[in-house]
Amino acid sequence: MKKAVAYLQPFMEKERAPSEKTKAEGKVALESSAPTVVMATVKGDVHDIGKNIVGVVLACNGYRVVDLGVMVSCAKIMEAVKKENAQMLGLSGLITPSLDEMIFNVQEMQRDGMSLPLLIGGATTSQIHTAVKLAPHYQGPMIHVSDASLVVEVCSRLLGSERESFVTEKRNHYDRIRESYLSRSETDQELVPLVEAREKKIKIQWDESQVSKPDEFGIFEWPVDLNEVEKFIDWSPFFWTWGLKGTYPNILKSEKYGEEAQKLMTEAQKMWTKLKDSKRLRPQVIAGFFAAQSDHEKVLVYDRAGETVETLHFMRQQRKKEALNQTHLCLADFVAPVASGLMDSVGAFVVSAGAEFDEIADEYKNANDDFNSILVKALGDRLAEGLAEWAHFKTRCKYGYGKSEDLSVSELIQEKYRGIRPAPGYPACPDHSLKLAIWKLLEVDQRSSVRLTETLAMYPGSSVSGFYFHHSQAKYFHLGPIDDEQFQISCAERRVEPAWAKRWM
Ligand code: B12
Repeated sequence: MKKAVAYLQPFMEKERAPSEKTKAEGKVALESSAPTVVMATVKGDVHDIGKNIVGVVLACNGYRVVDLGVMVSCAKIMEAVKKENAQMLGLSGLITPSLDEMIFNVQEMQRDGMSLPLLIGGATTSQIHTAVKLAPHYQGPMIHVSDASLVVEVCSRLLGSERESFVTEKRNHYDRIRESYLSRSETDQELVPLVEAREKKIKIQWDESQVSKPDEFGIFEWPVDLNEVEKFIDWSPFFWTWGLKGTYPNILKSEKYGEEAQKLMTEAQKMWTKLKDSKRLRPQVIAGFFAAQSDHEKVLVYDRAGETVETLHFMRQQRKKEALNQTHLCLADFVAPVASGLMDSVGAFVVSAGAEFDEIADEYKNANDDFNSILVKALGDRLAEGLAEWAHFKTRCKYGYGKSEDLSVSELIQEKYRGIRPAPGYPACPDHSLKLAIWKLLEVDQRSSVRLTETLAMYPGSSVSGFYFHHSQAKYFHLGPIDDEQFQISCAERRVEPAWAKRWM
């Protein structure tokens, strides 16, 4: 714990100074009997690092933290709150479907008559989500905590004598956010009809020179050489995990964070070598390349006999744009349309650092070594992203155009190469259910141990999946809002219920 505390200083120091009174009362409460905070990542979600950091910050400020781990059902959370006589409950989630799971959680808690303060956190959670979707369903106090550095102040205010005014202040704040959100969402979203957006799609003159084919179609399981993959690791997010802002390698020389960053890098390298030497790691990479054509927002994926084996349903931007020549993008536009008579291709991938990272992190945690536990998980995430970058490079080589690439690591990280690899859940394709298509196309369940949870997160946590688009004009974009017409057309074509489809976006 001590070491973790030392490295989590950016989260400890930034603590907004509560009034001296609150501080003093918080301390008294902490010293006499440690208040208990139960924390859990909700069912179906595997997110851990952020929650664990919050746990360490609270524990070192005198709180008793009962961390239930990841993928925790609502029933188990409620049981733990009662059994542990918790004063507060923290819920965490990484991806959009968890936001819905949180709604279910707070509704169940309300039904049960619970009213203890809820702390909401995790990458996709927000004040707006808390205000609009969660708060109306729960009678007790509810606070969104965007950063571990804020959690101690929030907790001590919830326990201090200023509790009532703090809770009222937050409640009023969320009421205002909700009102403004609800009124804005009806008036501010000017969208163009789908038919007009289609007319303004990106213009590509399709001919043979515009389509891309790999040296071989099919599904490939690529053995991983960790020494090769480590060159593809982007270290910047590793430092962000620890609250050190900046980009690697400059951060090592930063006036503010340089010393800390260097110490962390040394620890990371030591652990990375230890992990490699342990021979326990079993990273997995599956990539597949298929003949394909597009049809409006769809990509038709063919098998070797030319039969459609899967249809990928993407969405087209509809937000009205000021400039006349603006395009309304859709990922399908980067694949040759059926009408062109040309056969193009599309790819998909799943990479995972492997469950061993979670196992090793748990071993450290059980030995009370929070620092190394968080470190191992952070390295697992870096490896997962490194594997995705490496697999994309191998893919570009299979397509030929990668063979002449001569990019530095930072150019690779800035994606200065041809082609994109959008992941379901990211802004160009926010629909997490597209992972189901990847799973089918790549036969992931038969070929690997990476699994989709009930809310379509991937287990092990350090995993990434996505698509490959090869056209030279392919680029990332933010889908933004779409209208009901497009959504209903997509649901009808996919033969899925709108309520089901909405869950994953
Ligand atoms: C690192 C990262 C990953 C890592 C793994 C993260 C993990 N295992 O938890 C990897 C590379 C594996 C990954 C994969 C994916 N990711 Co990702 N990822 C990120 C990234 C860049 C940072 C998240 C992070 O770890 N931050 C560092 C930690 C310390 O911060 P944090 O989690 O936010 O936690 C802080 C606060 O939120 C708060 N907090 C957190 N929990 C709690 C709990 C309580 C009680 C409290 C009080 C506070 C609190 O305190 C923490 C510390 O300050 C975010 C983008 C972003 N900027 O947030 C995308 C992001 C979360 N990923 C995203 C997506 C879509 C994915 C994938 C689905 C992509 C794909 N198809 O493969 C997968 C899913 C992985 C899976 N297993 O299912 C999206 C989610 C969007 C969405 N709408 O769902 C994001 C937001 C990127 C984006 N802009 O679209 N990802």
